[in-house]
Amino acid sequence: MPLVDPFTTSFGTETEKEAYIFELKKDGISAFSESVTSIGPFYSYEDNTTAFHIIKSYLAELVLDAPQPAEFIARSSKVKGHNMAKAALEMLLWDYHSRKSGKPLHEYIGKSKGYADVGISLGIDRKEATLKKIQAALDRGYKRIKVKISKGKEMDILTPIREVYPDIALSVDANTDYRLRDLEILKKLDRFNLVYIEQPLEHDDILDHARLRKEISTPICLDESITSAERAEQALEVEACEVINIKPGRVGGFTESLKIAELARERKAHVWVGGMLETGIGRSYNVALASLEAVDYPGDTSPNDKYFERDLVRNPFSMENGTIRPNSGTGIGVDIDFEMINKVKIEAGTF
Ligand code: OSB
Ligand code: MG
Repeated sequence: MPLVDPFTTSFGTETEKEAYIFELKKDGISAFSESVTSIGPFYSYEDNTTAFHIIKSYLAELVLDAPQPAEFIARSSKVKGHNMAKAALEMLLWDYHSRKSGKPLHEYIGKSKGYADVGISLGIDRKEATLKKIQAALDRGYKRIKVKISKGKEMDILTPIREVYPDIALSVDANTDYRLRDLEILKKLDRFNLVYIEQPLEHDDILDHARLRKEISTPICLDESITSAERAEQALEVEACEVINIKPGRVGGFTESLKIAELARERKAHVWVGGMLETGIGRSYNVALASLEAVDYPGDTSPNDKYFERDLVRNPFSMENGTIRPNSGTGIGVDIDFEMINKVKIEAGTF
């Protein structure tokens, strides 16, 4: 599916979404999920091809009897890593079992606020275009603006934004573009009064982030580095971050996401729910999770029309005063647009 707007980060530009969509049919219930992997392994080592290989060869057979998510996690633990592949099926089971219980997912998983606070994630673009997008986002009520930065471009990106908008809640996402040796540049970001800087250093690093945190006043948010609740605990323990971006795909699903949200609450850290340019199917999971009381910062859970002209669902999210209500139907509550799926489908198969 073509993206409404190309999305540029420090690791590249995405112009389209190619997603694996899963449907689990059993006992008259149909559940849906999505793998958050991309075409290439540039956000993490997983991509669509690796995820599909792992699912086809090792994981699909573990969900055919629709076990509880915890049982699936136990069964799949022999596969090392490949969290996004695992999450696609683990979340499918959360949808399945919440549908079976007759509850919407956001109520099934814990204490829901009934809405999610929403921020926007803007890719790297020309200065004029970025300022225009920020104004449009503020007009639509977004509660936080996040801009992507890359090494060497950070000042040119942030200076004009802060000139025009000295007080807005602003954050940056470096997607691993810096190293500790770039400390002098990172220190300069302190003057912009950012809510946080997301993932400045390597994708699998904790220790250097802890070192960096002592040198800068901008709070650090970890995204790529947090691949499990255990990792989150270690990061908080050594004070590598005070904010965590929870992406259920990156941590292997909802079970681990819920643990991280609870952990952050105990440790007085902050959490929010990130995004991976998901279709309406993956998005509905993110919005359900972001509605939890334990999630205290606005997430990257924009309404569907930021990404696609026509999505895979007939009930896209709409935003009011910077908040989105999770779907009220059972499970993820999506009304699948099968006509659209057929239109954009590359191939389909059955396990
Ligand atoms: O780092 O949060 C990220 C998109 C693709 C890969 C990584 C990231 C992102 C985003 C977009 O920031 C969030 C969204 O609007 O879905
Ligand atoms: Mg990020």
